[in-house]
Amino acid sequence: MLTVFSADHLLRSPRTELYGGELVRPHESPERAQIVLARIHAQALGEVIAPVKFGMGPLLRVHDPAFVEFLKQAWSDWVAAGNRGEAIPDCWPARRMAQHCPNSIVGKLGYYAMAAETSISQGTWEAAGAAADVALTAASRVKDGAHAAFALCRPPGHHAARDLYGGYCFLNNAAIAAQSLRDGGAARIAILDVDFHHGNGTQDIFYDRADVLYVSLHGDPADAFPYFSGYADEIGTGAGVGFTLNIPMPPGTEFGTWQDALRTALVRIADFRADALVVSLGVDTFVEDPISFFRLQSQDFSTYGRMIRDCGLPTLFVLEGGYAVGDIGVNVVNVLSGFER
Ligand code: OKP
Ligand code: ZN
Repeated sequence: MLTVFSADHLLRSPRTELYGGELVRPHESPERAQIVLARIHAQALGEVIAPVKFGMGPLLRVHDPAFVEFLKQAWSDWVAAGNRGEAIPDCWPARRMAQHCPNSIVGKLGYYAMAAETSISQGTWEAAGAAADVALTAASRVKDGAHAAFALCRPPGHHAARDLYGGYCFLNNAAIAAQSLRDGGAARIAILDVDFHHGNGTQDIFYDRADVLYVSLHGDPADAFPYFSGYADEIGTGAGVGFTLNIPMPPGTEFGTWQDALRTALVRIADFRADALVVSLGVDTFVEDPISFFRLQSQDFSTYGRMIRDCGLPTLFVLEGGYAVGDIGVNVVNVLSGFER
């Protein structure tokens, strides 16, 4: 399988994550992508290429222009305002407050953030833009007839909505790629999100649409981030009713239960008769993941890679989470080589 990778992900190297009331070394680290890349080489998964630059056009197909402008300027505005640490919001437009975008950079951070763990640091915008190009380049190969491709994206994307960042995400790589496939002529795209966390951003972007199906398996938001999205009663709105499917599962979920949920997801995807499949591939379902609560073992990733292959759809894998850094390469490549087997 072809992999698309950009070393520009290294430009996203924050020093801090707000976690347990402390500023800790971020779980979403540069080593993650380097370890996945090393495993791809070690297993000879296939060719690794650099992305093509697509510019702003495809980003603005799913994101709000003012939000993209904010992301581009946030770090320099934060520094210019005299702040000494990394950029973290501390005030939000909560219930019954005005939903206006303030002038102040601190106010803007609160306006555009869906969570506060994700510090904006120097180079964040450049790395996020490179990740979108990685996803778009891999999508263009699938559009041109590749049966599959892997976008080794970092930072991840599925928590980023039309005008929200957070959950380690800035631009929604999978959504940008899915929309590019639509714009390239595909009538229907299915997105299967197997990351441990619900992809609130991807769901939000396509929530009122019948041309992009969003199906997610994730930790019950009653117990897990993002807490305010991913419940089973979220099924879409307007023309999109029935084109969002959420399957939340409780703490301690083992592979047997997860695999049953995947079968349900794959039946819905087969029913939808998609032209292509985008997989938001997070391996934070792993038993050793430090921030998650499912119990998949490394060999289970191979098993489900094969199950996804059995859909028979042209497939674009887009990297999302996975924070057991020592195992991330094995687990990701197990999915990809399970698919190729
Ligand atoms: C990003 B992705 C855990 C706090 C988690 C953010 C998690 C973001 C996950 N106690 N905060 O979906 O892997
Ligand atoms: Zn995740």
